[in-house]
Amino acid sequence: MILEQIGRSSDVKRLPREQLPELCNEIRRKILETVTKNGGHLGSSMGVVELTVALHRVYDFPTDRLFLDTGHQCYPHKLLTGRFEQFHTLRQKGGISGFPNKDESEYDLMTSGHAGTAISMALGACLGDALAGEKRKSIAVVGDASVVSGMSLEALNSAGHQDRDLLIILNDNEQSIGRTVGALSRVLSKVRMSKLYASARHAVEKLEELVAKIPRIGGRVEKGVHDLAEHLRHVIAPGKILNELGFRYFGVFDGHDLDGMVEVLDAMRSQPGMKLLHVLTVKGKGVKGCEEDPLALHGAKPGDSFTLECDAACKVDKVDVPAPAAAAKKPAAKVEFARVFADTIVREAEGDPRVCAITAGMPDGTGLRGFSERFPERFFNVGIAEQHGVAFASGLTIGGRRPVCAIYSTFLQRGYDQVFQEVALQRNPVALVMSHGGLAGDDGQTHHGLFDIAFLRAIPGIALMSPRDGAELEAMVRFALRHDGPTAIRYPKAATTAPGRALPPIELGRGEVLQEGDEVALVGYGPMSETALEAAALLQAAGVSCTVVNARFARPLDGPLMKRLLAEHRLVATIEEGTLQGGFGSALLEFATAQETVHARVRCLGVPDRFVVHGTRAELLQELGLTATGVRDAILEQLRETADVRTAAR
Ligand SMILES: Cc1ncc(C[n+]2csc(CCOP(=O)(O)OP(=O)(O)O)c2C)c(N)n1
Repeated sequence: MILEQIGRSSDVKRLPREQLPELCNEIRRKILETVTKNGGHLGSSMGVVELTVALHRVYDFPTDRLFLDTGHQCYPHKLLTGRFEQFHTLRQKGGISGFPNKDESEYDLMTSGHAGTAISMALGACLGDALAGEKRKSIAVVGDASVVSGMSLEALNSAGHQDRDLLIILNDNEQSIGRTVGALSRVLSKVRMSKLYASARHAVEKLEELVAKIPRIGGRVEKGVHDLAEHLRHVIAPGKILNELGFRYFGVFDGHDLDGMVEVLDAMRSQPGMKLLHVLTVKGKGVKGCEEDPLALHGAKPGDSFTLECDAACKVDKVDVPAPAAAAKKPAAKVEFARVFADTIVREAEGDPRVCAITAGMPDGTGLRGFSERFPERFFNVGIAEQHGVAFASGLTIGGRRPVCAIYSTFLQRGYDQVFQEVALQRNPVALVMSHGGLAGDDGQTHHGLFDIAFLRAIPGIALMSPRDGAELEAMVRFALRHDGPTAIRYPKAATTAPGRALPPIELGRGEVLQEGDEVALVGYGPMSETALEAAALLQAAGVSCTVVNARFARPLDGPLMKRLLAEHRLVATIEEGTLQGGFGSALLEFATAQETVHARVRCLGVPDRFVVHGTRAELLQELGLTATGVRDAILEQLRETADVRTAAR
């Protein structure tokens, strides 16, 4: 096997040229085999196999610097940079990450996962190297959806002024997660088409010359032909726009033509200055049916079945992935939080024509696909442009709309300033709905939504909520759409009890007492309320009586209820799936310090002050002690410590 001989990037250079196509086949087989078992970003990685091999063939990594935008297309790069042996552990706890990770390899210059960052990083590296007098090449590989994100455009704008040696490779597959959207993506498709127009233009120019030679009628006809030629020139112009930005634009090249890629990259390597190389690829290339349904390949689930085109032997049969033990026991009425949101928002929009929905390039992940089909005129996919999406939602409220802006918790970080200024400061009734609030599982560090409670809690006037289950999510969406001010709802990437139980309407800043006890109060935020209930049952068995509260709101906090809990219990413990620094527990601590007398100790359970790597959500919750047994153990330990302190004081 050729791949086995590739321990480092430079080994790709040593291979005989005729082995490269087979190397590509082996890479595709390995990726397919692994993703079928572990899940992962199949389509994006399959689409850059030839491009990645060519890059490693031509450049000297890690002396030269490679930045893969977002990083979800990094599997071929990992296989060529010493991670073949560990590749079967992709995205598994303790295994290699599904994204570039600087702790994993010297070939990964940054730990990434958010889109639109590669050009800025590559430009910075390039200028940093120049200042240090180092002669290295910097390369950014960016997808056609990520290149039109705000940060990429800012970086292009900034890069164009620099007289430095940077190569940006635009990997254009016409796909984001689903089709790329927006006016700039239309510009790109015009560039793509320009090859066709180039020959048409040539024909028109010839015709112009001919007509000009015809006496008398020549003038009018000539003008008509000239206008047509002008029109065609405008169609070709987008390639020029990039030149005008200060880049030398090279395109369009077939990204699957291995020899062509090696040749063109060789040429790029010796060209000084800012260069933009436009390559066309097919998302999922090599997988049968990839062109019909690239979306199915973007994020493949364990157990998905695909067949490779390269030869019959490449067929990877459906693997039986054992269902996790907990999942096997799940009662049938479990449903994803995202599904509940998807259904609720459609129902709400049916009853209220003011309801609009916004996504930043993720109609499926956020559960807005159904809404987009049912209410296309009220649905806005702004592309990977979270900051614009949030401000745009606020603008819609000025037009009397009730917008729901659905963005994963981690990606809302891109729109933080807009939540502050365009939304909260204006008191505009935007409902932010954050999926993946908490541990995002195998996508890892960049995708966990651990900071939203802390960063949103700092902003005056915003109501922060998290539902305990499906019924409460429905009620919170209804509340948010009627509340006179900004709101944010966060829920995890997880299943919950399906809606169905009767629930009185949500009241601003009111929590819910789930069970009364007299020794310890467990206060859960969101689905951690369920964990609190289970922990209370375990504590009861250990002789500790617990009150259990579902906080519902992290802001405003339910003051009267918290006051009572602090007065009537020895210990009040908060439980949240988020960072402890400034999170829900901090809110209770701040509240407690403002009280005149507090008898209870406060203990905050949540995610400690570090970045959490990948693993399944269940594995990570276990590791962080955010399970019923973890909570029970922490409480018993705390009670013992407090008792020891009291005994010592006597
Ligand atoms: C800031 C941010 N928003 C959203 C996402 C989710 N996301 C991951 S990949 C992707 C599409 C990327 O498309 P493109 O850049 O064209 O690369 P392709 O997958 O087509 O190769 C999106 C929206 C993200 N990673 N980062």
